[in-house]
Amino acid sequence: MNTVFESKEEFIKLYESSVMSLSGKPFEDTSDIDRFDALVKLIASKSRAIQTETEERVKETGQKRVYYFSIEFLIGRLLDNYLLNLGIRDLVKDGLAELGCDLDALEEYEPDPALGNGGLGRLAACFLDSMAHEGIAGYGNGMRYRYGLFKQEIVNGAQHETTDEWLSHGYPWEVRRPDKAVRIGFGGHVEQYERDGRMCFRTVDTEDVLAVPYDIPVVGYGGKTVNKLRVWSAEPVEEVFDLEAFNRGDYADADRHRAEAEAISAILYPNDAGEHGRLLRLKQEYLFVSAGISSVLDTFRSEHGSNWQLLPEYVAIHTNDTHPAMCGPELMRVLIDEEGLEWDEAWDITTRTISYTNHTILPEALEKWPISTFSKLLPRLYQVIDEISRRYRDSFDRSASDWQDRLRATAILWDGEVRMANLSVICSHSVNGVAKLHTDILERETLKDFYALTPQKFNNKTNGISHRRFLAEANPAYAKLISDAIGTGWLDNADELAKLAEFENDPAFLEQVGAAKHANKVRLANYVKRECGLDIDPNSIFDVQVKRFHAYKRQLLNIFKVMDIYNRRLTDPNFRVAPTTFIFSGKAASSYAFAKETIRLINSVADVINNDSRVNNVMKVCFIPNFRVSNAQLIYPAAEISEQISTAGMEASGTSNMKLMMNGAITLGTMDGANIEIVNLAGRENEKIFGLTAPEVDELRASGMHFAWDMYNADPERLGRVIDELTDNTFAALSGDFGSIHNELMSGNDHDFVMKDFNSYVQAWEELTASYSDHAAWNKMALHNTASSGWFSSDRTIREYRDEIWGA
Ligand code: GL4
Repeated sequence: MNTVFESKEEFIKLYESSVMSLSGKPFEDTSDIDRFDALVKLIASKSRAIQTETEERVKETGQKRVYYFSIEFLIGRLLDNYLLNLGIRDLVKDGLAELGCDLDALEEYEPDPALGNGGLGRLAACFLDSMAHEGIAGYGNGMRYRYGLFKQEIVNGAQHETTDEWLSHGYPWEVRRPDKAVRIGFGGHVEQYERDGRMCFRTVDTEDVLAVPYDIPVVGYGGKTVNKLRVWSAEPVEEVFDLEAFNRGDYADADRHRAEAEAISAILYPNDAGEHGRLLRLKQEYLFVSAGISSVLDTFRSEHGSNWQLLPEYVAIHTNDTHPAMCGPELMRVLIDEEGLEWDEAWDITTRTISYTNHTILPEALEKWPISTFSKLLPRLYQVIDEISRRYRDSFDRSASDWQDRLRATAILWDGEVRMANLSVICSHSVNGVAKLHTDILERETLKDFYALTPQKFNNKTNGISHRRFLAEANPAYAKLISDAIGTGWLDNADELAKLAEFENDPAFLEQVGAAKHANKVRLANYVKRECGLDIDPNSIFDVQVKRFHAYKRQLLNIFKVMDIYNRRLTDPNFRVAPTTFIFSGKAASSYAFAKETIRLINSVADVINNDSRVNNVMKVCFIPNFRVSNAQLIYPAAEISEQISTAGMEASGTSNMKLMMNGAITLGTMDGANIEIVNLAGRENEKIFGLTAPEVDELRASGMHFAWDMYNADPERLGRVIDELTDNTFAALSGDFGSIHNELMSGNDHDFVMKDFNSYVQAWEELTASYSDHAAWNKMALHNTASSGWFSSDRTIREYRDEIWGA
């Protein structure tokens, strides 16, 4: 498949000249950064050549284009991934070696762009990879934040945030496209005017900024399709350096205009599934929506002229959660105000073009904006929304006795607020959840009145992950074993992983599965030693919970388990514990106090246990700082237990559950999110399921029962003791006690059912880890999980979107 370089020699020649022309130095005098930079620029330019071919093909065949609008794209490092996808990894590695360069070492210079918070942003990046693999003309449309998600440091056990200056050495993959910049207007007021005998609207006296796009190539596996991710940066419309202010010595004022414009794309809001409610966030949302729609329509116009009726045939616009919810009204605005269409025609085109994915049922993440703020910032867009809302109300079916309740639940404008989730549903022809249970809950609860009105809009698309990044690239030891056994076809078609089932009873193969896992554990132990100075034992079980910190994800339950095991081991030295390393990693939103306290508790427990020679031969607690795509790729392959312990009904899908399963970890989890699909695919006997189910959680919540103190009193030896230890100085040495967690738990009546699930969870853990000593049986379970995981490739998910939503 390789047509990128004729031969290794050709690569070396091109690479050497790339290094020299970029650095202006003879090859021997260049630094590793020069060499890294030149390598990326060479691969990027080769990728863009394929991109041009892809573009010609799309034009020729009239292929439908899919635009994935997302305020986050957590793309990770690209070099290794693209070398794999282009089929030139070995050639490039060998070529570099001849020049005395080590590919792995050069790859470490690549920034890991943190343009997303967690699962939602990473999903968007996996989707780009799969769209390109499936030959879909699929483009990302997002934001180019100058500072990505904060860097996390741990100081005295607590999270400290510092800025992520990922652009400080430049970003060699991107190309700035000032020729494609779009002017975006904020504020001002709407006026009517006449055009061709027709009353039209326009906004005047706006404050404008320039949205400037940067394009990043997206290389599909197989090297046939290269798409692009377009991210927008905010800049002042023109240079408006105020010389007078400068001459007065007022330096900040002199550049105020530039600073104000650039603020819009300065930083990613660090909340995952939480509140954002700031004016600047609304500006970000409008900037990438308005600029994106404008560039979508430009492309369409250049190919089909102003035949807007054809738009839904040639274009699909997908909105990733509610952040791009303004796509609907913005498309309406342009079609009506600028293209002169009538409302009904524009509405038909808009709703047939747009689709929407909901990613969470957490009420604090269903965005709402005060009408006063909204209408001031975007007066014309607000008028359009008001009209969508009026027409929705007027045409509402009033025959049902409870029609008023239903209208209230589904209205766009209510209580002085614009409700973005309702806007998204109303403007879309398709609404989907991200795992079976999540979609069921949307239909039954969160969006039930919409479901009753338009059941045909609703569908499920269980999430997926890039198996190439998270298995092939992240886990070379295992990937080699797999390819030696079943060939490399699984890279193209993840269903072929099922062929591994043949080896489940092959003792020699199972031993190799164990050996690959061990190698990955050693690799992670080395990383942990380097990063945290902590020794962890690769012969212990690696029990892993890595994800954002959130109360519903229940990292608290996990650390309660660790505290309980520690306590019991101290009280009864005969209590048997399978030697285990409890690994945690993840960030908490900077303003989320409970989540940050949970991080501090984990580090405080780690400090005590890791330094207690009575137990530290059988248990260690390890918090890996600054979780991000690049170190995630070291962690997943080393995991043996995958902790997926959210309160049932709360985790829409989860995707680390899939990445860990694929890498052969056993899921210790609740029946929540995509854990349910995991159990269905691999069999309940190959995972460890515990705890309340979603209906049981609902029932308990509805009962209003207060049980926290009763549970505390009923179990003074174990659960009661753990709760006491939050405030009795047992873990206070590092930086104090945990009164706020205690308070939240007991006064909040165990809102997330940490206490309720404590017993069944610890018991499940004990049973699971007791089975670890039978290595062959364990490795068989691990292999079975990998063999059952092919369905979780995002290639499958994207094919479902393509066939059932986009019609591309
Ligand atoms: C999330 C969900 O919390 C997570 O379960 C899901 O896997 C992910 C992708 O669909 O979306 N929703 C938000 S908000 N952040 C997420 O990570």
